[in-house]
Amino acid sequence: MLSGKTLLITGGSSGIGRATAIAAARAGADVAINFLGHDEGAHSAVAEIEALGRKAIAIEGDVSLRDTAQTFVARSVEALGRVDIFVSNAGICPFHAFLDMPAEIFERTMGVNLHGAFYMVQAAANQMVKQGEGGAIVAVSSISALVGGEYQTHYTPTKAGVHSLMQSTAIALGKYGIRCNSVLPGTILTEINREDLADEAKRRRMEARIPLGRLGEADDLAGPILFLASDMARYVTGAALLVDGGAFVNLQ
Ligand code: RM4
Repeated sequence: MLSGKTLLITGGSSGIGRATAIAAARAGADVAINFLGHDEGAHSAVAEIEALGRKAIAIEGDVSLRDTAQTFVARSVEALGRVDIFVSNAGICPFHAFLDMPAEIFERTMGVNLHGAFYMVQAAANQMVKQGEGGAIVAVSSISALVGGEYQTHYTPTKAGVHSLMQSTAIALGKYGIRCNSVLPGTILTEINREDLADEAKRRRMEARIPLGRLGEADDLAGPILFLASDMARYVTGAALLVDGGAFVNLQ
């Protein structure tokens, strides 16, 4: 499905990012992984990708810093030759009440989830335009782009922003043959929410809302992301794909 392609992904050392990176290699792509702080996860992902016979590189960087994007794309192209697919995945959700939310938590969440996505997508798109052969960009937004969370008042606006970023970049980049789409994961059990869902009562409440009867796993996102990244979605751009087990539509 991705033979001969090169895929770059942010937040690739764990969770959805790591699962997608390895699935992309299984589908034939070479892969560059951005990560921050999870060296073991990043380097083990590289080892798994190389064991699949594909090239891989892990490059550490804080996506909230504008220069990280240029460095990640440039070093990835230096190592792998090009960018065909870019997956903007890196994100954090430090759950916190609204009224006493410290500015630092608000600003860090905005910086990583929204500013980071903007800088990375812009850098990848400029490289794709330079290559002149189009490309595919997939951003990991969230069900939280569409609904709220009491302890996520800093987080849900970033996911709504990522969803909207894909709609606008789809328009801006269509002329270059670059498609931009987002996936909207539901409640997927990863490091981002392990502590929050350690609360058994909350976990049961979340599971009860999901028609498929279970929380999602990182691997549940790899297929939808790679579909939107692949030529099977060649006429899909500006779209958003819920991957939530039916949670969003389940009012009663
Ligand atoms: C997702 C959604 C999930 C939550 C994670 C952290 O967008 O809100 O329910 O567990 O974020």
